[in-house]
Amino acid sequence: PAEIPADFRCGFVAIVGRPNVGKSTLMNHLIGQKLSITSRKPQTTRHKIVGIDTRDNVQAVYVDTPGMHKKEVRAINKMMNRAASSALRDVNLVLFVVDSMKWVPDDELVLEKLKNADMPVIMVINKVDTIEEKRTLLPLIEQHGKRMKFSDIVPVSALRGANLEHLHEVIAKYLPFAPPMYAIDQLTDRSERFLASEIVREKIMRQLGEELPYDLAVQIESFKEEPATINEKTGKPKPACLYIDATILVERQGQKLIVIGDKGRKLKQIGMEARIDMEKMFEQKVMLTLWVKVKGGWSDDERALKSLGYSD
Ligand code: GDP
Ligand code: K
Ligand code: MG
Repeated sequence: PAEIPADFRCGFVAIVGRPNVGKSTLMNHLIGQKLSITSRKPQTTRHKIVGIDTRDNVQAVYVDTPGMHKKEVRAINKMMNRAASSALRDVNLVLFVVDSMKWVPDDELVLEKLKNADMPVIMVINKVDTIEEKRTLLPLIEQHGKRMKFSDIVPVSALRGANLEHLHEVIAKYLPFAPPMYAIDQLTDRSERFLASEIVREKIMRQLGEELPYDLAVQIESFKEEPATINEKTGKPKPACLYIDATILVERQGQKLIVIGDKGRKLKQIGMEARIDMEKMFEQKVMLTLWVKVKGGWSDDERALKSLGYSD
């Protein structure tokens, strides 16, 4: 193996903030690949997602988190908050993401948690592309700078990729000298099955409007790869294919009908969009079969949540 330079840096970076400030979008653009699902809806991210970026003798291991928020009604909300809080343990650096256009009580909630943190905190002011009056940016940075002692404050547009090179450099400064923990071409520690289920969940979140059942989960029933073969009769090659069967779990019969849609159109669209993303992610042909099943009570049942891959 190649020699690891003595000045190699490696460490964990938690990405925290209230829902919808653009944490997942930021992680995807920092690692240069779509890994964490995003949408306009809060609570799109439900699990901690690890995304690994290795470049220029630096390996940053990002931990994207569900947004922290006040409402802790059901077990699933509590677990999401716990997952976000626990991401603050054992990391070398925290990125506190805020929306440049607004500061709300949920931001305050996250700030209070960070004031007690031992590690450096960088405030990332996201969505600067939405600021019309550019001269308001400097006063905004100054104002945020008074909230607590940040190691740095970096304005970016995650969506447009603006100022991310600079953010990469700032992040690297705060990572310890250490050899890489993961292979340099590794992107995540999550399984392909998990990533497949997240892709389906993203398409549902994006396809359904306000009628969207939050209480919905995707379970991968089977994930099988059929290797490439040659058709013996025709001599033609048949490419390798991934066969993925997934069940969409909802709480009530009415929700099942919403997900399926008129004449099954919604489900068909969800399946088609998910398959296209999966083919990009896994770089091969995918056959996806989706089912919808009613399984009441899962989102308020800690045991059921754990079996679906939730953890804190
Ligand atoms: P999260 O809940 O904090 O993970 O937020 P997401 O990454 O899911 O993003 C929430 C919404 O904000 C999505 O519709 C994103 O496209 C949008 N968004 C994220 N970053 C930016 C940005 O830099 N500029 C703009 N205009 N929108 C953004
Ligand atoms: K979101
Ligand atoms: Mg997210």
